[in-house]
Amino acid sequence: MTLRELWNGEKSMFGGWCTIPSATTAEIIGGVGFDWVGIDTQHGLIGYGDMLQMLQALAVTNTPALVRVPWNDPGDIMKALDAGAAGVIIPMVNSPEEASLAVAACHYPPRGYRSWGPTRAALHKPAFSPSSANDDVICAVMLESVAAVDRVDDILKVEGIDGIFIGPADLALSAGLEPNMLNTDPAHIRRIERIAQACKARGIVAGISGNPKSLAHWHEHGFRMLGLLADSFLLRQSATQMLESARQGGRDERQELNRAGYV
Ligand code: 3PY
Ligand code: MG
Repeated sequence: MTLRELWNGEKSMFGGWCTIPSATTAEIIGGVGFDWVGIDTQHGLIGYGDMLQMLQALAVTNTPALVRVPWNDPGDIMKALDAGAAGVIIPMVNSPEEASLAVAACHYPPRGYRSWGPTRAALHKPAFSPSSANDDVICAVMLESVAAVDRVDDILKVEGIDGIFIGPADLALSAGLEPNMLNTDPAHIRRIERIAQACKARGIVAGISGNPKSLAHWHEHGFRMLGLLADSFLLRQSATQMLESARQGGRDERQELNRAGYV
C-alpha cells in the first residue's frame, strides 16, 4: 500500500524513526513492519548521502519513507523528494505563510514550484508525472511552538497540508517548560489537544511521537500518525537492559533471545 493510500484511510499509521546514519539500521527498522519510517535529517546524524542509501534500504523492505528535513527550506525539501521520499516532515512551521512555502516546495506547478528532476523518485515509476507526484507526495508540517498553536486554524486552512506532526519537546520548550517528549504540564497537554481538535475539524491527519502508552492516549484524541521512539534510543535502551540482565546472572526473562540472537 502506498503512503497516500494509508493516509487517505482511517487506520493508525505507526512509524519507526531513524537518527543513525546507516542503511543497515534503516533496513532493520524497515523490516519490523512499520507503516512508515522517518529519516531524521534535522536532529538525526544523517547527511544527504546517508539519507539516499537509507531510502534505498527502506525500499527493499517496502516501507514508505518520510524525511524530516532540517528546516523549512525548499532546497532540502526538493532534494529529499527527488531522492525518493514518499513525503516530508517540515519542522518549525509557525504561520500560514510558512505553511504555504512548505506546501509549494512539495508540489510541481501549477500547485507549487517544485523544480523538475525526479532522479530517483521516478526510477521505478514509469507513470511518474508532475500531477501524479503532486497527488502522491505527503506534506506534513510540524507545529511545535506556542505561536503555531495560536495560529493553528489559519495554518490548517492552507491548501495542500496533508498532516500536522507535533513536536512535543519544542512545543514545551517554547512555553518555558522542560523539553520533554512526554511532558504532562496541563497547559502543554491543552495545546496538543487544541491542535488535535483543529485537525479533526478540517480532516487533516494529526501526528505525534512518543512511547506506546502515550501514543495510545493520543490516538484516543484522534491522532493517526504515530511515531515511535528513535533507533538510537531503542539501541541504547536494549543494550542497557541486556547488560544489566547479564550482570545479574541473566535472570531477566525479557532478554531471552532466539537463535543465538543474530536475527
Ligand atoms: C519535538 O518534540 O520537538 C520533535 O521535533 C519531535 O520529533
Ligand atoms: Mg522539534
